[in-house]
Parts: sequence; structure tokens; C-alpha cells
Amino acid sequence: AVPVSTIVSKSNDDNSESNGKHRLTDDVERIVQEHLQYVREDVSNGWDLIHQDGEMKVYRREVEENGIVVDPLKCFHTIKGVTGHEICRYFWEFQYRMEWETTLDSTKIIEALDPDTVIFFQLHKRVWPAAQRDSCFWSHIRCISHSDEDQPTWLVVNYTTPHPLAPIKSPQVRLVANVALICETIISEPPLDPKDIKRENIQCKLTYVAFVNPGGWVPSAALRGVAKREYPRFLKRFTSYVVEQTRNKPILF
Ligand code: 18C
Repeated sequence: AVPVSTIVSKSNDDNSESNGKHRLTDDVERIVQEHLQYVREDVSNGWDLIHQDGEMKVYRREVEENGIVVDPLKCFHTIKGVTGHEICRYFWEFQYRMEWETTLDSTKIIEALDPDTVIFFQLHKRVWPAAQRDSCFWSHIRCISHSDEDQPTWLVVNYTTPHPLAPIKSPQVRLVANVALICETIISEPPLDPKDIKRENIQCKLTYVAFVNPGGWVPSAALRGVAKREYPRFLKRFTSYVVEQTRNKPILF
């Protein structure tokens, strides 16, 4: 028989206890709820439109903390032919990351907390003259159902966390990220039978928000320049990638 003390200590360390909770469950819940509130706030006050390309709009607010640029970013986009679930799935899944992410040298999963929540460790491309950045964050995907008739909202949140398997090693600098991708699916002229819905009848309304602290001083103008170039580039490349990948596949609602 296993001594009771062993069972207790095992269940304390275990990430997938029988109630489905893990050590970051409460944090994940709190941050998801914050994003669901924040996504409704509009961008009329204090936000600058820094890029527009067709349906894509990228806004930012200039904010510095202790002389470090931490500008919040908010992007809106509408993509034809894909669902919110598809967009979120390709953003969250490890296996596609290096196919659309152009700012990374490497990515790996260092822990799986539950089927919808994993911890990533990533090494970002170095931008001269700044030090190379790395990041360690939990990444959570979720479907939020409003009613049986409506299409659900899908969301992914990436949120910085420390991890024993990802110690900070100089000369790398750990950046701090709080990122959310929130997607709704719109079906135009819905046929009577849901099985008849075609890709031409669907579109995804996407909101992407990012709070990134570079984790150490970087020249403000250089950082703002990189951000202004890289966020629109990411949105364009990532969403076209999902359109290409899903074009001839059954629709994932
Ligand atoms: O959300 C995105 N990707 C996710 C999966 O990887 C995940 C990523 C979170 C981290 C976002 C911050 C990335 C900073 C990268 C720094 C290096 C940029 C290199 C570019 C060189 C070609 O959620 C999509 C993320 C899209 C990232 C756009 C870049 C934003 C720049 C922010 C500045 C950070 C400071 C870096 C030092 C700058 C030096 C001048």
C-alpha cells in the first residue's frame, strides 16, 4: 500500500488533479476575464492609428514606465473564409508556430498544464543594437459560448510566467508579454442546413491586443519603429497563412 503522505504530496505537485485544476488555473481565469472586458473598450481616446491596410487597423497608445516603452497595442481585422476557431487554433498550436512567426529563433513547450494550457519558452530574433530577448509564458485557448444559436467566441491568451526549466540567462533579456487574440465568426446568408455552409459564407472578426515590456531599456524610437513594422507584418502573414492552410479543408467551427 502507498503511504498517505506520498499520496498527499503527489496530488499537491500534480498538474492535472481530478478537479481539473492546476497551479495556474486562477491566474488564467483572472487574465482571461480581464481580456474579455478590455476587448470591449474602444480606441477613440488616446489611441493612434499607426497602420491601416484594407480591413486591418493597428492602434497603439504611447506609454512609458521608468523610461521603458511599454506601448499597449490593439489590432482589428476581418478575414474572409475562416472561422474564429481556426484562427485561434493555428495561433495556439506549437506545430505551426515557426511557419508563421518571423520574430523567433526558436520555440518549445516546456510544460503542459492541461489540454488547453501549455507553457512556452521562446528565443526571439536579436535586433541590433539591443540585447536578444527571450520569453516564457503560459498559453491558453478557450471557446466561449453565448447561446446555442450564436457562433462562439474563441480566444487565446499568452501571459508571462516564470518557470524552473527556463531560468533567465545573461546576455538574454526576459521580455514580459500579455497578449490576447479574440475571434468571432460571422456567417452571412446562413443556409437552412448548417452542413451547407461554405467558406465564402464565413468571415472572422479578429481583435489582437499586446502589452509587451521589453524587460530592459531599449532606445524608444528604435523599439517603436520595430513595433510599427512587425505587428502589421505578423497580422498579415499569420492570417494569410491560416487562409492558405484551411482553404481545402473542412470548416472547423
Ligand atoms: O503574438 C505573437 N506571437 C506569439 C507567439 O510567438 C506570442 C509572442 C509574444 C511575444 C511578443 C513580443 C515579441 C518581441 C520580439 C522582439 C524581437 C522582434 C524581432 C523582429 C526582427 C525581425 O504571443 C506575434 C508577435 C508579433 C511581434 C511583433 C514585434 C513587436 C516588437 C515589440 C518590441 C519588443 C522589444 C524587442 C527589442 C527591440 C529592439 C529595438
